[in-house]
Amino acid sequence: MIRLFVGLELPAKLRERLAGLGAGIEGVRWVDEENLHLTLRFIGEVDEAQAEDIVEALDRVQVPPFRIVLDGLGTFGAGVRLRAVWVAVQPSPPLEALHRKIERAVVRAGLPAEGRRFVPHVTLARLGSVAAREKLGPFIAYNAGFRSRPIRVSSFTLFQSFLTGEGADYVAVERFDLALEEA
Ligand code: 3AM
Repeated sequence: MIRLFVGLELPAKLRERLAGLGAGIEGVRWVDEENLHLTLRFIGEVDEAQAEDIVEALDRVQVPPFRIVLDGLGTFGAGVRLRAVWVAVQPSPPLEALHRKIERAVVRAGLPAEGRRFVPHVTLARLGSVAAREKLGPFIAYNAGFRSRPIRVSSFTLFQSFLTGEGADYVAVERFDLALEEA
């Protein structure tokens, strides 16, 4: 079985900048620079045949390329239930459209529909220890004004996720180019 998800890769310079935000804060499980991404659809464990069906379905997803802007910070959970800190994405109808089409594609490939609302985000950190929670409050306040340059989205990626003792490693297994609009 292989553990898969669909997401957007981020430009190296942006990943470097994002990884730098948390430098020096310990006790928090920061996402490694090379693993920073935006999840479009978590798939989970599938076998080879299912993976092939998913690739075939994703291959048919088409939207014109577009741009997104990362803007501000958000969290999953709050207070004593804080689980993750992430960078938010400015509302983007094209990103929503891409997400919808990917959702339809994976359902067509035989996966159960995702019941949860799509909250586009780039996870920076997961809570490592309870003590770390106190450090994240000031971190979030300090970085609340984070904003990226516009990021061009011209492809999306099927990632394989390898769970390790320290978290997960993500490897791009297939890239899907978005079509350019005809003139
Ligand atoms: O994009 P982020 O890093 O927030 O937390 C996992 C990660 O999210 C999430 O999928 C992304 C790529 O691994 N994930 C892991 N297990 C999940 C599950 N069972 C899940 N999302 C939904 N359901």
